Amino acid sequence: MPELDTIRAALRAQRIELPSWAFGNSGTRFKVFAQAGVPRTPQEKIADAAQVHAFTGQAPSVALHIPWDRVDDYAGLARHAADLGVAIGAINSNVFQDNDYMLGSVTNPDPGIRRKALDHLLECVDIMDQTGSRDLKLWFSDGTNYPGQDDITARQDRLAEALRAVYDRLGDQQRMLLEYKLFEPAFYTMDVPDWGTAYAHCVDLGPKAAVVVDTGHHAPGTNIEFIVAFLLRKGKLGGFDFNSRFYADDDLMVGAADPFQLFRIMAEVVRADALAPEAGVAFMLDQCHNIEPKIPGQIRSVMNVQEATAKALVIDREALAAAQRAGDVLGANGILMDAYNTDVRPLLAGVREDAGLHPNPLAAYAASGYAERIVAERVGGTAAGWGA
Ligand code: PSV
Ligand code: MN
Repeated sequence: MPELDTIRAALRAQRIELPSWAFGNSGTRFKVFAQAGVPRTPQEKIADAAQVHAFTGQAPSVALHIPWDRVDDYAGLARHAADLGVAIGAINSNVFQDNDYMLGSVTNPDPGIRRKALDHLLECVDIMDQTGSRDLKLWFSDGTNYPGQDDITARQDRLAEALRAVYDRLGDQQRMLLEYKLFEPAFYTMDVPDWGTAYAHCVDLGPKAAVVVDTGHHAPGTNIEFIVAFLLRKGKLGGFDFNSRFYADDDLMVGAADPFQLFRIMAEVVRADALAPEAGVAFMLDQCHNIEPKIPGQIRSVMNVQEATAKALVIDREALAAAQRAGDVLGANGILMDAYNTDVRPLLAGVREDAGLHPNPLAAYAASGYAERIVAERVGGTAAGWGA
């Protein structure tokens, strides 16, 4: 096993980014269950995110989604975040909620609609300039439902053209992260359906473009850790949108449905020495808390990522490499499973205590009174969220 001090330092250095939309009301197309105390403004979402950071110590940034988090003064919003001890992270574009985009955004056959979508993406880069954000995260709902509906190749050409225009607008320190999704909302073709498509576009674009792996965006049974290993080897893993799925894009808490998969993913990250922020992999959550309380849901999610990371860090790499060289199939698998079956909770509790935090972030949050305070204070106004 690696030195305990090295493991502790790696755990301390890990950064997990929270999504602003996790704090708003959410649900399925059947029902959005409104919760009391939910934020009404981007400022209140950031305040809730700051609570998650205050109790975990590892979640110092919050991603915005435009237009859900549109404000008049983004520099002011960044200052508000800093005052609360966090920073604004990735800017997520949204070209999927406007009637004009029924047949696509940047791949729409209509040049006027393509222009409108591109203008939104460029606006997101303007916002990044004001918030000091490094990453622009792009996800396109574009695609077709029926064979023959549109020209698959022409849509790729239009996508490439838009990506190039946005890429050329990026500043020296800014990046473009391209997310893929197998299906939904389009069912016949998605224009960026898989990591290979995203990777090819990112390679064409250049070093400031990299792929985002949203763990919920794959076919059942997909070996996600293979994709992660491949992209890391090529220097093209820009980050994760972490969440859990049982069936499709369920957006449940990361590490809840399949903690073993999360461990296998983190094992590849550790193997590539890509855990530290300098490695350029953004560990972002992309989740919705439909039936559970939102702030504890985010705290639990951060803890789940930390636990998977700690298990990946305790893998005896030397013994594993020796077993692999010797062709010792059962031995190698046993070494990996020993790490996975290690109870790392005391290790993480110690890391928190060393940082001056409560060893149990969920208990500390529950005792803080914040949940009761926001229920009492956030009266009136419109709660953020989907149709709540
Ligand atoms: C799309 O399903 C997605 O994963 C993208 O990241 C969006 O921006 C996000 O969900 C919105 O929740
Ligand atoms: Mn996502």
